[in-house]
Amino acid sequence: MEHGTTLTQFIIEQQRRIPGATGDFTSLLNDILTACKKISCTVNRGGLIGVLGSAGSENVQGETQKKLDIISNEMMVNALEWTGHLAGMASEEMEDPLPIPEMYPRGKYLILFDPLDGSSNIDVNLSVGTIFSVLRCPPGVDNPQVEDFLQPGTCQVCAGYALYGPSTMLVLTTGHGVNGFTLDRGIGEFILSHADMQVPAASREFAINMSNQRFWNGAVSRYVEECLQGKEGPRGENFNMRWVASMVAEVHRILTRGGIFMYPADSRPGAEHGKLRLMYEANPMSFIIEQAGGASHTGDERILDLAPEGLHQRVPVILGSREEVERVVAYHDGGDGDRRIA
Ligand code: P6P
Repeated sequence: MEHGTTLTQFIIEQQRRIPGATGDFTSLLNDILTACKKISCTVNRGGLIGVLGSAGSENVQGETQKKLDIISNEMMVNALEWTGHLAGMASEEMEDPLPIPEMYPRGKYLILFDPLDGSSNIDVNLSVGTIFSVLRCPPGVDNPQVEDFLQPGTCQVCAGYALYGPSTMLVLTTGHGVNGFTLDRGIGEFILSHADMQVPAASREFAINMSNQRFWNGAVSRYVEECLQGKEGPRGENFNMRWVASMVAEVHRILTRGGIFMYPADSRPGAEHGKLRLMYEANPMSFIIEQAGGASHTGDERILDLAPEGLHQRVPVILGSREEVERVVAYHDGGDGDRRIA
């Protein structure tokens, strides 16, 4: 029985089209997806192996860590540190970049990841995921420091996520479009199932945490209010709303059927820059969304253009169907929704 194109085969065929490719990147991607398979197996067995619930600790963000946050982080580190393809790694769960142990060779890439995004959902069995971003280590840097990771999103060589949902999927871009692969547990391989994913330009579905409404700025408030007014309002159509509290799940839905996801800045102290982290949430997801024809913006700037200031810095995120993002951005400019994002 023909199982379809495996992710490994897909990556190797992409590599052959890149002059001078050494295979290092292909091998790194294979190591990443092996880590995601291991995390998927552990997440899927959750309640059976005593890994649910809080770890009783906080991460650098001051957020309570779930046991699976720490386990997933360890799985990513253990699967990647020995490979010889990385010069360093950074994670939502680690305050500082993790150097590659002396006993292992170092490579030319840097990886940043959120090992288990949406983990507040894990105890209630809702979808969670792993988000990763791959950069080149600056030439001549053997022991990368924070500043070596602080590259704009446009420097990413690869971005992807694993979604641990009803099926486990891996969605990936290397700058040549977006492709989705579904894990076939029977053979332990990710199989190409969603080739050349495209975000529909228009949509009538928005995702935002409505409980924060009193803290939003005027532009976001106006956009959401117009959606809620439906056919009787200025949009002249009814809208649907979703909020999963798992960015990976929201982004995957938008890649699949369109929509807009917003985690904006708000007026609460400490939330002036929103909640989501630039380096390992906003940048990789923005690369994926733009490669699929969507747009991703803070309201003031294109996210991929931002000059990072800190490993764990937060940014407002407005991403998804291009026409809807452009409308919100226009409202930030005080316009009436007719601005086009370059
Ligand atoms: P809230 C998960 O913790 C996360 O970082 C994103 O995956 C998700 O979109 C957001 O936070 C949910 O935030 O405030 O609704 O719980």
